[in-house]
Amino acid sequence: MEKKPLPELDRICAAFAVEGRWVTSCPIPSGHINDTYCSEFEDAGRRVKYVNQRINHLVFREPEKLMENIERVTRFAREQILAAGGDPDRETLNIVPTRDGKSFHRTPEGTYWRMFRYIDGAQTYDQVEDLRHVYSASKAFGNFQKMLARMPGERLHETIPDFHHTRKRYEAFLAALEHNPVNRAAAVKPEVAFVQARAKDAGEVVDGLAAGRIPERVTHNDTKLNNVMIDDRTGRGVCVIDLDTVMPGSVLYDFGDSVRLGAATAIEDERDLAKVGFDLGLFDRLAAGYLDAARDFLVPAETDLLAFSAKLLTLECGIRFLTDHLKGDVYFKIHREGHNLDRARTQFKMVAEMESQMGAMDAVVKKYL
Ligand code: GN1
Ligand code: MG
Repeated sequence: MEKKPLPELDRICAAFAVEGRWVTSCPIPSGHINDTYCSEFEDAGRRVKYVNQRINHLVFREPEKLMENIERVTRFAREQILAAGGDPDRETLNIVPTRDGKSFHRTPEGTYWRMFRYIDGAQTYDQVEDLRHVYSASKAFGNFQKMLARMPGERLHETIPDFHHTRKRYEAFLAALEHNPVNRAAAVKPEVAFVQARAKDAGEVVDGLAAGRIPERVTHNDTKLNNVMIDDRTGRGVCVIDLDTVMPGSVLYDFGDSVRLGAATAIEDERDLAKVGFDLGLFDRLAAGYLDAARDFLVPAETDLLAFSAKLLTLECGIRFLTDHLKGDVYFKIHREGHNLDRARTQFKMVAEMESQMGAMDAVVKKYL
């Protein structure tokens, strides 16, 4: 929780092939893993913005491979956008290379940095402000999957192996509970019981994938609503961002994870659980947007589980937060005591509400198929 000193962004920026003079940098305080900053340059009397990110290489163990994935995905996206007559400077992330032509810079201290062009005239929303944004963001994720399905070449690297392997997440939780390294297990008995009662859910998607019933595809794997930039003028989803976990997976990971935040009535770490819940109206917009993009390529083994995936991925994320709480907050950044436990509780409240509305959720999916 201790405040990190601001890195020397001017020195970091100097490694990248940017025109003009560095003026200033400031933190963008979002994300639980990487550190993100916005830098401004002055070039021929114009101010130009960039995004700097320090890649958390304790989480992403092989930053080289991660950046190889992002290079491939953004290069392919650029071609597709150009072919469709779109604007590749706004509709995909654009990597700024280093002065020696690499996609990232490793400092002498061993930290990893990358730089993207800043997308003007668009923003992300941590919480729903406009129902149309929900539809648009969900459609953007569907279109992103559709585009990636056409990407030629080798299988992408798994930047975090078994990232959405819910059963392994559950086993990691059991191990943390058993080892109880910071003595927090006794204080979270209701949450532990909640998770254990749902152990059998954990295998549903991963077993389908392993058996070949559910197709493996290229997926985003971190489909929070705020990972789509919404155009200020049109309200449309203009660009899918945060490509760190783009890798082989199931579409169910993406749709399910988008519901976790997209259909929530409160922010992820809300302490007042009375405010936290699952909103079927928001779910309706998510399903409509996603299926307007994806209905043509999905198979029944996928569509049958769309509603369930929302519950599964929300449960999985809650399990990950609770596990990290039990381990002493070693993975997700926290900003207050008990932060991961607060996050786990909101997820479990959402899961409980989804369970009681699963029939209605299935009906929504059917309506848009
Ligand atoms: C992390 O750092 P951020 O906010 O993009 C996590 C996601 C979780 C999310 C929970 C690599 O994403 O899987 O769903 O926190 N990313 C990683 O808010 O673990
Ligand atoms: Mg992320």
